[in-house]
Amino acid sequence: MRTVTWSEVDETTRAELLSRGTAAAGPQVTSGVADILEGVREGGDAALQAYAERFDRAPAQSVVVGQEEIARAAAELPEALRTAITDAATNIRTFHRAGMTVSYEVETAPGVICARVVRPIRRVGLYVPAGSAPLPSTALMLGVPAQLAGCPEVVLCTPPGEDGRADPTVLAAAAECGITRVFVTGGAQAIAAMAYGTESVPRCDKIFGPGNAWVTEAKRQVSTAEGGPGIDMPAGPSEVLVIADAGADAEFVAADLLSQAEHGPDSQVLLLTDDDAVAQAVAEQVEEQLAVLPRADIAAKSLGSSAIVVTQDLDEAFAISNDYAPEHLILALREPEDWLPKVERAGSVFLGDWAPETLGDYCSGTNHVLPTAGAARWTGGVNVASFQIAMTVQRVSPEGLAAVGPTAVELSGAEGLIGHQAAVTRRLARASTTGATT
Ligand code: HSO
Ligand code: ZN
Repeated sequence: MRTVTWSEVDETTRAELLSRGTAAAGPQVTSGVADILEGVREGGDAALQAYAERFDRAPAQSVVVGQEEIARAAAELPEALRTAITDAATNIRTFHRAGMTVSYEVETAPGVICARVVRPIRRVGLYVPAGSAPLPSTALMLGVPAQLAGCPEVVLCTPPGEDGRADPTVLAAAAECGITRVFVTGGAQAIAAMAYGTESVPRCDKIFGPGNAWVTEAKRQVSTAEGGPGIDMPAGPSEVLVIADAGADAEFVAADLLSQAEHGPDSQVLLLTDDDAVAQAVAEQVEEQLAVLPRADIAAKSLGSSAIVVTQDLDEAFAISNDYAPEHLILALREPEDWLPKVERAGSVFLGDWAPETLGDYCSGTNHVLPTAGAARWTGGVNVASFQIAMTVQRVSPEGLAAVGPTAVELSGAEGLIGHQAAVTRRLARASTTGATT
């Protein structure tokens, strides 16, 4: 892994070190995705099958996963794996339930009651990647909050394996969340199917889930089209940034860096440390641990666009991290709690030596569908509210109208919107003749 000292490199090198490179779609991805979206819009299910043969090398078959295949999947898994799925779901449920948006109402003026009420989004589409590795954990991270939100229709798309079928572990995780509408289609074509609808795949109101640059670009394109679905956020190639002090454990830090580097060649992992010896020890550990990693080829590619940065002090490390706005931030520090207030932007934060990101990826309870590519500057990760609409409601009595009406009269007059004003003054006039407000 490349090691640099921050104070010794110029602005251009700094920007290059922190640029996610492949995370932002190039022109080739942009136009390739546009072609696929058009292909699915015109060709429906047949186009999905054609893309599956072309991109996934999967034999042509129906995109619909049958109910008994979903039910059978869990039953046929080894018991330990089945238990792990339910245990993870339990923790994810516990954490997400505690953070649900609450309805509330307040009386802002006598007789004026304003409320917030929450409704589930009617039809949501979940994308569960399976490119180089099927991710049943993602089915839980999306399915559990959708279920807690009470979404009446939950659609799940996942790419086919070489046999053309959906991964049984993904199906078991879907079943754990009560999902019954599963389709075996992946990539940009799956996003297109959920955005426009096909003969089999229902058109969804909002699309969720992580994916590669193609999936992320497809979500961006469908959501910006007029009348297109909403999306959760850009959740592209994985990132982790570790801030380590002199007391950090090099073996653990290297393991955490590699755990995200193995996601894909376009993942990015960064270590910021104020200690030269730690920088050196982690670099050595990365080499050593990489050698025994089954996905070493993928991790090695991602390490090519990753770096170890030596900073003057920890404050400088936090400043860099806050500019970068990482998806995951690990504080491998002696007093991590004391440093937490310094964190301004990150998708998910892991404190100390005993909280590997892997736990957040699978089972501690927090969500792993998180903002990438700097989107942590403006959003957090997926949660129950992502699957809901928060509506406002107001209830106004004649006394309430008398209390706040004059304010509206004044402001609507200032805007020259006399129709607005009349909607108040006509009522005020009626109320005074009927004595409703007295
Ligand atoms: N780290 C990924 C999530 C994941 N990890 C799924 C393992 N499985 C999100 O960036
Ligand atoms: Zn991960």
